[in-house]
Amino acid sequence: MQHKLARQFFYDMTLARQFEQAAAEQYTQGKIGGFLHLYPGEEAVAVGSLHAAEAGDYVVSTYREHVHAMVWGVSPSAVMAELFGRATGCSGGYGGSMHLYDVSRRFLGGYAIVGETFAIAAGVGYWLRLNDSTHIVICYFGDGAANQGTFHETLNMASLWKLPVLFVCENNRYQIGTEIHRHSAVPDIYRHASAYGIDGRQVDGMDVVAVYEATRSAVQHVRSGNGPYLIECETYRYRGHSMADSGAYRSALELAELRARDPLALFRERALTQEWLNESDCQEVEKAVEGVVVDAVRFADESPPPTDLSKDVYAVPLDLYGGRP
Ligand SMILES: Cc1ncc(C[n+]2csc(CCOP(=O)(O)OP(=O)(O)O)c2C)c(N)n1
Ligand SMILES: [Mg+2]
Repeated sequence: MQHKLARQFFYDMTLARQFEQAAAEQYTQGKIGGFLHLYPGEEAVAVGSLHAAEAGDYVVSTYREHVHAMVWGVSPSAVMAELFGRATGCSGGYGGSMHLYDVSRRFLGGYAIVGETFAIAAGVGYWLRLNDSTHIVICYFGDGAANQGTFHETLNMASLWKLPVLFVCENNRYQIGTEIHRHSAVPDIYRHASAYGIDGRQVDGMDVVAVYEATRSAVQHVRSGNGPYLIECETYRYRGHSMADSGAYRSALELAELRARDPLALFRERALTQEWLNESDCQEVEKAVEGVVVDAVRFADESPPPTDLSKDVYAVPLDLYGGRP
């Protein structure tokens, strides 16, 4: 692997880890309202897959999307400010953690409803096809979302219409506290794709290089007009489902086994062994990222809240219903 790409992978995964750690600290200080779903353990998925896409492609994600937004070019400061509900946030402070959005980056959210992303990705894919575009949509979803009706309806239509959508499953084994073998009759999520004539594969989601390589060939398949593709990344989240969840339903042994496969530590070690990076490159990145995260928190802290909360909020006039709410 080239030094430049290895450095980018290491930078993005380090930023992902440190940013989420800072978000957790800010949440406990009461600076972030609502729910907060963090990504540690899953970094290789967003980083490996998004680096296989091209500028101009569209990204649709879930409520666990801070890292996808940043890797796709939304600045850490604009993301942190959004978590704080500040006017300088990427959604103007109206959305918060689960509703990051930046149309200029073609980052189309951030959705709180499980399974909501599928139909949105299909809509964008349909529009791209109608316009003979060479761009594609990358649609992230969790293992739990694969049991929603929208997953099956969307896969069916996306296959029929050969939509340019790459579905990326972040299979972290849990839907909140319910383990996959209790919520999925067929726990290998990639196998669901075959029911709709869509090709799919499973990949080690703790290995950023493996995710990158698998996504590169999947992207090529989708971009060449062959219709959708589904990649299932086997990954793990080290924290609870959200800041409101301790994750106590998992055994210490399970956690220790998965911590031993930490995607960030694994990549650091491999990059040093393969001489893609040296120790001082890694330390330089770690130091630089520390500064970026401190700056993002300071920027969010010093930013004002939105001035007009009713702006861009649409409501049906009450008189449409004879004045009844
Ligand atoms: C339609 C719907 N049902 C239930 C919920 C509550 N809920 C929020 S997250 C979640 C679990 C989803 O798990 P998964 O898709 O595996 O994603 P992960 O959180 O593991 O990344 C549920 C059930 C919701 N947000 N939307
Ligand atoms: Mg899950």
